[in-house]
Amino acid sequence: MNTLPKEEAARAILARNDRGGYTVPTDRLYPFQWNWDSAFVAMGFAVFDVARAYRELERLVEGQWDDGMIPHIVFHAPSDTYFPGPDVWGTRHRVPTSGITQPPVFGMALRHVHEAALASGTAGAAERTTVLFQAALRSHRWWLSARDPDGLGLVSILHPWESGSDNSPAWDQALARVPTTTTTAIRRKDTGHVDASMRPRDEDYQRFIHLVDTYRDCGWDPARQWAAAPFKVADVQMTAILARATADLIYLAESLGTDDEKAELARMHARLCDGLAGRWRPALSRFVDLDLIAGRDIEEPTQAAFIPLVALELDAAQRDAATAEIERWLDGMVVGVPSTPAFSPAFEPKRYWRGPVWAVVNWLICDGLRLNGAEDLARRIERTTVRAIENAGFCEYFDPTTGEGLGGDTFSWTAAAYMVLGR
Ligand code: 9WN
Repeated sequence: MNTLPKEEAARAILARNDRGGYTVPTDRLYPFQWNWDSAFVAMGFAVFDVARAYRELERLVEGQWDDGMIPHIVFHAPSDTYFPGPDVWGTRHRVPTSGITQPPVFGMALRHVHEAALASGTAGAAERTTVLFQAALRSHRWWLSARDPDGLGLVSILHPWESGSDNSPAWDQALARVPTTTTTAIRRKDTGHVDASMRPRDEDYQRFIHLVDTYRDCGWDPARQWAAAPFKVADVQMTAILARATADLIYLAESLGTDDEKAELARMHARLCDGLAGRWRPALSRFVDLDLIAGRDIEEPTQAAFIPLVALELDAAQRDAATAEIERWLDGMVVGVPSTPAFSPAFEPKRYWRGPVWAVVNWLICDGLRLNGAEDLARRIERTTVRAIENAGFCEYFDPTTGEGLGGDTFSWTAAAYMVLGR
């Protein structure tokens, strides 16, 4: 296997952020285990240490709730460098956790780790994969019952933090309806670690915490939350990741699942792919979210528009339109794909999810491009991503107009992305 120029540094970041079988996204700014970060990190570990890759997923599952939800944060050990901590969430799980979830990259990671285990002859792979497969299946059942109770074939987020793209312009209008009042005192820590101009605004935080207060008052019961939610968006990024993870579980079920599980997963997959296919907008050359409270499409352009490629095989006309649109977003950028394109009035090249480039988003987009036969474009995006990391370091994200590295540094998922995209 070829070694990358910064391979050793990437591995050193994962070692440094290891807290005993789980990896924090970066020291201090994010001192706990985050859901989708850990799934990407597991795939990074699979490059050189498959047993440790399994461990990452196993430790995440320690936070899984009895109803199947895998929370967005597992607070394995206390830390006072992040807000909101376990006291604000007020959940009652054995290991303290948040009360919301994050994109279910878990199933994709599990297949990836399983295949790496088979390729390297790692002992105990079938047993470890089987336990994690059951956890993933329970979490997918939770997604469909808790977050698509009306059977739209689309799963919804009830909090912007669930999307993983906290302050995306896609949420602006839906979030504006959420009051800024909170019963919890807001004591932000993030702006003590990172320049405030790169982070969500105070008003965003007030609304984020209003939502946490609302759902805590619902006792974290999914049906009560669904009824009370002032923010409810059927998200194509989330649905696409869930559909793709379901396809990966179907693959694993061929050797590890029962006939009933295979049939159940096939039904889930068909439902999600149908729902997703209906979100393509030919006039925009991309997929769009649906604001369930306003009952309207969310047309703000964001990276989420292209994530459905990880789950769907587009027809030739759609594929040509989507790739041309991605090319347009890359135009004039030092590194793409921007989380919001430069032609959007909402574009801010340094402010978190409102313009910057994220290596893990590119990982998903390139995977989807490749599945849809756009190998050249995928290679190009991967190369510029790897170059940006080599030039600027393992930063949380990058300014697309300059390639400057921003946010937290020594970031785990950027290290993982480097090792996987660089190969
Ligand atoms: C809230 C850890 C997480 C990522 C998210 C990113 C950011 C948290 C925050 O950091 O979110 O979950 O406090 O800003 O938006 O994608 O998982 O890296």
